[in-house]
Amino acid sequence: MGLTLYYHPLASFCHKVLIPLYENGTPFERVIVDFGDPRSAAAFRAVWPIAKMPVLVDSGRGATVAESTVVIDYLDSFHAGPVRFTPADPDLAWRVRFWDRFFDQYVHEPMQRIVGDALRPADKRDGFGVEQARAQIRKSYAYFESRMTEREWIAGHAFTLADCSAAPALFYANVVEPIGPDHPAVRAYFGRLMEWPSVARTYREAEPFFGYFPLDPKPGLPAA
Ligand SMILES: N[C@@H](CCC(=O)N[C@@H](CS)C(=O)NCC(=O)O)C(=O)O
Repeated sequence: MGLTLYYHPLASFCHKVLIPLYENGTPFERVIVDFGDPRSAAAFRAVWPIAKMPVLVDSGRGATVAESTVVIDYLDSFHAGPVRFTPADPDLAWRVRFWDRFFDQYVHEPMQRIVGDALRPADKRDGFGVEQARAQIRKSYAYFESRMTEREWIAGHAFTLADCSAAPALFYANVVEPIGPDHPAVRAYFGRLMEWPSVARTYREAEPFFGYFPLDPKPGLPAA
């Protein structure tokens, strides 16, 4: 009777929920979803027909929870640990939610479009769509840069849902559209994120799978 996470170690939205699980030391079992294996894919579709990872199954409460932000909210509500990912203060809470949406929609999703394009057959590629996605990521870096000076974490001094969202979005976006020296606050924040223990653990575990990333350069861990 406990928590089971359906995930893949390379999958960016799965990193978003591994980080809070590690942050609070929440015990959970893992099921790796391998869409290349028909049995694994079918078993996952039986759990969640939309078949997007991550999914958290809480057998104790009879709940199947999809969507990374909802999983983190669920953990906050029903498996709370010392770190609360959406602050109780309503004024901080809406800001955290705003940044969660910002990173998912304006960094993570365009990054996925770029990576997804590389997985298409050569005659089905969408160069224009990829350029639009790159432009979106650059716009997002510029906006984030303007808001991130003099802040440790996105919501101030506490590590929140917003930072869980930013980590995987920036990790892979930085591979496909590197964060340049013109964005020193974003770079400094990204450096802090990658050193943060729950984030560092997530990417250490992902590292053996980086060779499967479909574009060059491949992701890498920051030099120690
Ligand atoms: N909005 C979803 C996005 C989940 C998502 O895109 N997951 C990717 C892995 S990072 C996936 O399952 N991809 C498989 C596919 O599209 O077939 C969330 O926040 O959980």
